[in-house]
Order: sequence, then C-alpha cells, then structure tokens
Amino acid sequence: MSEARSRNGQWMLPAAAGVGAAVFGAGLGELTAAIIAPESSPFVVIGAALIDLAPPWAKDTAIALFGTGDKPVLLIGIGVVLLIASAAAGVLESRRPPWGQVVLGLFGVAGALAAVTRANAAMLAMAPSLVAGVAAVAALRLLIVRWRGRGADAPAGARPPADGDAAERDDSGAGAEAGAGAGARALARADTAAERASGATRRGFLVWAGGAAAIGVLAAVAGSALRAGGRALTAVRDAIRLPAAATTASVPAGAELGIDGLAPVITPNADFYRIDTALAVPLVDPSEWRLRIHGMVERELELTWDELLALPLDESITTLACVSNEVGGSLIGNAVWLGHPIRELLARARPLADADMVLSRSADGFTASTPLEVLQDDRAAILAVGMNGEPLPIEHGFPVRMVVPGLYGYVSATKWVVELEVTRFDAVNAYWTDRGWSARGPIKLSSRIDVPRGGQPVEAGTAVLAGVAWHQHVGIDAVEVQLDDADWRPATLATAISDDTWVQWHYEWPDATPGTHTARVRATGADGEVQTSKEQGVVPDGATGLHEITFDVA
Ligand SMILES: Nc1nc2c(c(=O)[nH]1)N[C@H]1C(S)=C(S)[C@@H](COP(=O)(O)O)O[C@H]1N2
Ligand SMILES: [Mo]
Repeated sequence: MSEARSRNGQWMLPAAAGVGAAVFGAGLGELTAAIIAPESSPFVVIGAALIDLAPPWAKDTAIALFGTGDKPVLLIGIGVVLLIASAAAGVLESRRPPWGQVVLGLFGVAGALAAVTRANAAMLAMAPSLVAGVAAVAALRLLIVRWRGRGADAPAGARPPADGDAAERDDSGAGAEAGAGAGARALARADTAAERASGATRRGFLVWAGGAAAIGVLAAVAGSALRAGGRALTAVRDAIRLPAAATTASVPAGAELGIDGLAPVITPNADFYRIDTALAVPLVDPSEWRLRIHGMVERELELTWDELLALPLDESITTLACVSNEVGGSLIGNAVWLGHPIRELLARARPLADADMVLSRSADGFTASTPLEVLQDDRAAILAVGMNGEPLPIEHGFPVRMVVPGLYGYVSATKWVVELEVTRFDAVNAYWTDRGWSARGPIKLSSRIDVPRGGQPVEAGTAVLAGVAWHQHVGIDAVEVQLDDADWRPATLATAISDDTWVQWHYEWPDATPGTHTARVRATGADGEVQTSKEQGVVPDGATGLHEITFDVA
C-alpha cells in the first residue's frame, strides 16, 4: 500500500460514506413521500423553497439559460450540491464527529421546514424530509464507525478492532514495560496485516457504502413506481362517466344556512375527513375489481364493475361519522352518494336463517362487521361508486365502497370493498373489534358548535351561534343552547335533508355583553332521547358529552 493511496483513503472513503448515507436517506425520503405525502418530496419542497427565495435576476437568468427546462436543471443542481455537501459531511464526520451528522441532519430539517411552510401544508408534509434526515444521519454514523474500525486508512489510534484488542490485552495483563513491548510488536504486526488486508477491507467498506446508496436508489425507484401507479389510476378514474341515477336525491331549500364558519351541509370531497389503516392507498383498477358475496348464503355471487354499473344506481345523502370523533370534533362529513342497495344483492345471494352479520373486506385486508338486518332493511345501505357527482376519490374507496346510514364508519363504510362474507358475530371479529372496539357501532346522538370559531371576535349586541347536530337514521327534533350556565334555550333548526344526515342550527343571542362567555349545545333526537352530558371517551363505541366553547365578545 503506497503512502499516497493510504492518505487518499483518509478522505475518499469517508466521502463515499457521506454520499452513500445521503443517497440512502434521500431514497427513503422519496419513498415515504410517495406513500404518505406525495406533494412533499424532499427534493421538490427544497426546490420550491429555493425558487421562492431566489432573487428575480437569478430566476430570469435560469429561464434565459434553460427555458422551460429550468426546473429539471434546478432539481439536478440540488442533487449535485447535495452530493458534494454529503461527501464533505462524510469527511467532516471522520475528523470531527458528530459534525458530519449535524450537516446531514440540517438538510433534513431544511426540507421539513420548506415542506410545512408551503401554503395549506399538513404536519404530515414534514415526514418525508425527517425520514430522509434521520436515515442519512444513522447511516453516516454507522458507516464512519465501520470505517474507523477498518485499519490502515484510519487515523492513528483507530486500529482494526482485532489487533487493537490484542494490544490492549497485552497492556493490561502484563507489567507496563512488557506490555509496551508486546504492544509495539502487536502494532507492527497489525501494520503489515492491515496493509495486506487493506485492499480487501477497503472493498468491504465500499460494499457497505455502496449498499446503502443502492438501497436508497431502490427505495426511490419503488417510490416513483408507486407514483406512476397512482397517476395511471387517476387517469382511469378521470375517464369514467358514471351512469345517470335511477332515483335522485336533492338538498331541500333551507337546509343550507350559509353562515360564515358553519360547516356546509354538503361536505366538498376535498374537505371530507379521511380515516383508514392504509399506509399506501390501495390502487384498485375497476376493470379488475370483483365483489364476491359468499359465506352463509344459498347462492354465492360475483359482481364486476360493468355489472354493478348496469344495475339501478340511486342517489342518497348520508352523513358519515368516525367512532374516533371526539365531542365537537371534525371526523364527520355529509355527501351525496351514488350506489346500488346492498339489500338487493343480499336478496339474490339468500343469507341462511342463522346468519346475523356481514363481514366486508377491502382490497388491503381491512374488515368491518355490519349487522345483517341493517343491510336488509329499507335504509340506503349501498355499494357506492359516486361521491358528490364524481367517481369516488381514490382515498375515499375508489372504485367501490360501502355507505350505511346510522353506523360508524369502522363497522360499515368499508372502502375499496371486494368481499361481503355473510357470517355470525360469534364466529368472526372485524379489524377494530380485535383491537378493543365494540363489534357493533350505532352512531350516537351528538351536536357541535361551529360558530363563533375559536379566536373569532364577536361584536357586542346580537351574537350568532351556529353548528350541526346528528343522529343518523333517527333524526333530530331539537337543539338547545346554554350560555354562561343560564337556562337552556331553543336554537332554530335548518330544514333537515333527511334523518340520515346532520342538520344545521343557529341561535341569535340578543344580549351579548362584552367579556368572555361559554356556550354549550345539546340535541334531542326524533325518538325523544336528549343528548347526555355524561362524558365518555371514544373507546369502545364512540364519545358522549356536550360540546362547549368559550368566546370573547368585544
Ligand atoms: N378499507 C378501509 N375502509 C375503511 C377504513 C379503513 O381503515 N380501511 N376505515 C373506516 C373508518 S374508521 C371510517 S370512519 C371511514 C372513513 O371514510 P372516509 O375516509 O371516506 O371519510 O372509512 C371506513 N372504511
Ligand atoms: Mo372511523
């Protein structure tokens, strides 16, 4: 081993470690983005931030030089800068640990900051960059520790572990003089051994650094394949023209109060809450979609997408709610659904007399247990293909999901549904039942105050309070408001769409005096039930209690 090569190894291998670690982290970051936050690829958010920060002359020059190619050039530029910086971080880490880790970590933090500071970004937007940063830092740390252990190319004092150990044993076991002699002999041996082994360990080390980079590249490739799959399915969805409804549903005049800050009576798809266990959204091509109805039935049934669309499709308006919705929470939404009654399909399959449950299963294995009789009565329990006039959004179950008025989503609203197994509650548990939640989940009577919104100042005089109340498949008879612990006073209900939907309410408070006030709301169901003030958490079958807000009158 020549001196020059040995000295090169003192920075080339750490530089390779830096690059390997950075590619490893960046790849995992891209994959994370593709799975959970497609808009927040670390590269794209950093690029976007640089574009925003760049002075106008820099933008003009870039456009003059590269034309419409300016953005790819920018991304490639970021990549090159990152590679150089990560090589430098590797060398830095080999001399002044942990500063190399700090440098790579700062890239992750910069990406996270760039991601969350974009317009209407969710906290989740930070995740890809944080994953990238943490992965790169951990990989760099491990690679440099490995490099330090590998011998001749390491700085003095960091010898190969086996030889170093031998020297230490000698030092501690014998007297100081003998120990020193043995130590020197051991080091001399180590030098020649290390020189012979050096080519091999250098290759071994490069395998580690290269392996880290290769994993990063594979992760990035997997991420882009996922994105491509999502784009392809989006194109398929965009091309779908749903058949006209056999029966239509409409929102009656007077159902929408149109009060600023009040949840609209129909929730736009883009604002509809989303809850599922899917790490990556299942991509189900309609042309490959099949629904199998089986289990305790006289006749098994299989249905294709074309067959489903050929059946009569009805519009229905149903308010979906999540069992995890806290009192006053936002995991609830109302949409116009288009679908075929499950009742009709069950009638064709003919359930056996002792069956009492339908276990629906999604393409990704999630299951829900729905009481059979709920799917057989006259409510609009449907296999939905449309949501607010469009095919289902992919994250809301495209191409087909269940919607069942009156039951929490976890026991009824299976998205990406591919199977209905007619069975019994005492034979099988659904996904959440095995995790501490109730096997049955009727939605509880509840109400919410939306206006005044938190922090929104209210003028003295007439203050307007408004919100929504719901008890799906039962209906709402009344809503009352309580201000500052005074008597309950009746609020005015908007026109209800149906018993299966929430209803808006409002209350005008004529003598709103300056100061801080509290307001509470409670609903009465069409069956006479008054919403309980008894507080219960969401586990195991939904929260109870009254929604209370405090607000300031100026
Ligand atoms: N495949 C699948 N379907 C699912 C879930 C799920 O995790 N996986 N979650 C359910 C729950 S808990 C709720 S509240 C509703 C939410 O539907 P949304 O995301 O369209 O609002 O979907 C239900 N359907
Ligand atoms: Mo849910």
